[in-house]
Amino acid sequence: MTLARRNLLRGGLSLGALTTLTGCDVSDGDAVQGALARVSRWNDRVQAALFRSGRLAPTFPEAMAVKDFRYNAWYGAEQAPRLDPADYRLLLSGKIADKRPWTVAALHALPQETQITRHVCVEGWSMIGKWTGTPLSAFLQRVGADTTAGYVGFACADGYYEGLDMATALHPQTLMAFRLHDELLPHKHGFPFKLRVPTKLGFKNPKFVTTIYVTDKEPRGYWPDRGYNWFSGL
Ligand SMILES: Nc1nc2c(c(=O)[nH]1)N[C@H]1C(S)=C(S)[C@@H](COP(=O)(O)O)O[C@H]1N2
Ligand SMILES: [Mo]
Repeated sequence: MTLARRNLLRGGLSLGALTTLTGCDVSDGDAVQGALARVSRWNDRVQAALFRSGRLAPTFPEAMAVKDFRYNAWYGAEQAPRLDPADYRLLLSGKIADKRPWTVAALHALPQETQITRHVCVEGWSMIGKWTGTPLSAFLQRVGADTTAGYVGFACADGYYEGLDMATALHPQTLMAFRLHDELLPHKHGFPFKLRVPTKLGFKNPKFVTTIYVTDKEPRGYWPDRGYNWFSGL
């Protein structure tokens, strides 16, 4: 984070500035929550404005990548969906020209790249991993997505849902990841694929994705619906 950005964000989030700006009484819980929600939305706009689609997340040497990657979801790993490659279909909807569903085999036939990047979870852990997959931008182009639309949304086999602003969806490091540490993505990590978005916090990396849609309406997110900042850039 640059110093200017840090100061801007810190300035924007200080409680003193907040109460001055909103004139609300800090003892009034609802007013404070409302003001914080407004600051969070303002913060989304500032983050989006500061985000440069060309700015790359740091990458690391192969030796730093962890093979036994940590699992996370709101439920245990043994309950993670185990999607059957024989009947899995990726569904497409919204502002996409070619909405034909995709089989696992068709997804795997797409051109792929490898990245070694850090996954950062808000719960206070981070880990470097090696992921291989297709840039989401290439996939969106391939299916004739309207990339002038505002957002790309994702629905998952476990009921999870997330969304990315179009600049992040088209970012060169945003991957549909099919492999982790050179092996087929394990079920608990999102088979047949997870979105790997190294410019975002972990919760904006949906696993076991079953639908991708393109829209002008900001897609809701599972954790943002529970109070986390929607943009959550790193
Ligand atoms: N479908 C789905 N995707 C999800 C989650 C989830 O609960 N369900 N949790 C998110 C969170 S909070 C994190 S930190 C990462 C964890 O991914 P991993 O298990 O591959 O480490 O997945 C993200 N994507
Ligand atoms: Mo997370």
